Amino acid sequence: MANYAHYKPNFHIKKALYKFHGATGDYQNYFWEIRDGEKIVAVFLQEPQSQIDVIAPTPEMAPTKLDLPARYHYGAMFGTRFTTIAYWPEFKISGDKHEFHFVGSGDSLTIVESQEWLPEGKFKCRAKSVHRATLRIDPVFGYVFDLHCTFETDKFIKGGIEFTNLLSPEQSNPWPEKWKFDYTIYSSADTSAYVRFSSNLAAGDLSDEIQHKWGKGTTTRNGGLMAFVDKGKYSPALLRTGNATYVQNTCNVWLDQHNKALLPEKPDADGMYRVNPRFRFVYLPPQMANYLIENSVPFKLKKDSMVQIRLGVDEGFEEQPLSTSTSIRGICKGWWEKDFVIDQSLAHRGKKSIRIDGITEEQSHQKYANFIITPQILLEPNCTYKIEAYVRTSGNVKAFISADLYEWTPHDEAWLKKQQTNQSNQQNKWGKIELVFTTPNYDPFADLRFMAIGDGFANFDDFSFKKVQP
Ligand SMILES: [Ca+2]
Repeated sequence: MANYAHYKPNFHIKKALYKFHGATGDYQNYFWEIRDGEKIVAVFLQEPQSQIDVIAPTPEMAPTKLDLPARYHYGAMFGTRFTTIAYWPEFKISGDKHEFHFVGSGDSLTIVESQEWLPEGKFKCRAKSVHRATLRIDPVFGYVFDLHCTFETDKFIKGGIEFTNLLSPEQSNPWPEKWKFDYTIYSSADTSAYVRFSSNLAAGDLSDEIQHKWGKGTTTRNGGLMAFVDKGKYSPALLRTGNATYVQNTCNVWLDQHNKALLPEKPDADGMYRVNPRFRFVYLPPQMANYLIENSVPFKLKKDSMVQIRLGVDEGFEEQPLSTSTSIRGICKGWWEKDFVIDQSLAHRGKKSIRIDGITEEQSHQKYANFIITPQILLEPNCTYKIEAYVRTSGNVKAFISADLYEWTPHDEAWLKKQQTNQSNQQNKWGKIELVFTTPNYDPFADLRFMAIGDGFANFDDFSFKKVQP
């Protein structure tokens, strides 16, 4: 199995300017390509996230040229990323001082990134963090990054520090032909078992509902791992190789894992709290991915099922609510919101539909009226999409589906385009509604909402949201 015992890498850095398309026109960003000879192993992006997208598990899988996405964002990156700064107290570079540089080339290459917070600065503390991410060849795995972190602060920080974040763009992708990594699997601190939950937003949301000493999150075993796993596929993993109390939280939009370590309860003699966690990033080979699936136990979620509306297929709601152990990535409400109501007394076809209660005209203009929390619905550039459904109104209600387009997050202040299906306001009768739209040369997101405005309610059935061209 030591396929790379005699492999001699030639690691070096090459700065590259990549061009993208966006809502305000074309734009460009600098990336540092982490190369092995002519091959591209990973790319390092600095501002504002500080992250390494690992493209290739092994030398033979590394490309010499990259296909650029239309835009670069959490749903469209070059590979699974891990972040290379402490995400504290913000999810970006926040130190009063910040610096990065590269060390070495050939057999190994290190990216060193540090931040320093000053008493007179915005966060009024003395703190320093250093991340050293070293790429090397492992005789068995191929490309491996060792991430050694140090953090010290004169102020106790409850809940821990996020040292690295693992995110795969395909993990939460709601389109069946795009999604990857059916499970998140991790080593539990409480048992010797590997624990798994499925890659749907309902399960992700419920996966870290555990109270630890200073907050919510899963405490994980020293020497253990967390991985995004697909049967028979190379699966990205983060191993914990140092001594610390590690905690992880699942992002309820992208299903990324916030990898944290807790500070010690007592400071050192000089009054500083210190923690030095260590991680290793590696793509586990298919045999190990299979082993993890076969030898893991499901996490006991608080809810067995939730409505998860599927995209790309005909959704007649007959199987809803879906089990939280499915790896289907449907559109769903967060656990803190009321789930969609499945109505078993009215259906256009079959026995079930979803029922949406009417809200007032005034409420309908509020930013988050009937908002569906997750996931972000990624669209492709230059494609035509069609949304269809049958709707039946009860009472004096107008009903439609909106799918406004936005560029970054649903919290954006301005929509790129407001759009909705035609309305159905024929009472007590099923009527068809639809919307056909074409995306521009970049890839916006869609904000899907089922709307009923007025005194009464509306039932929606035989819903579909599909790409029809090309
Ligand atoms: Ca139905």
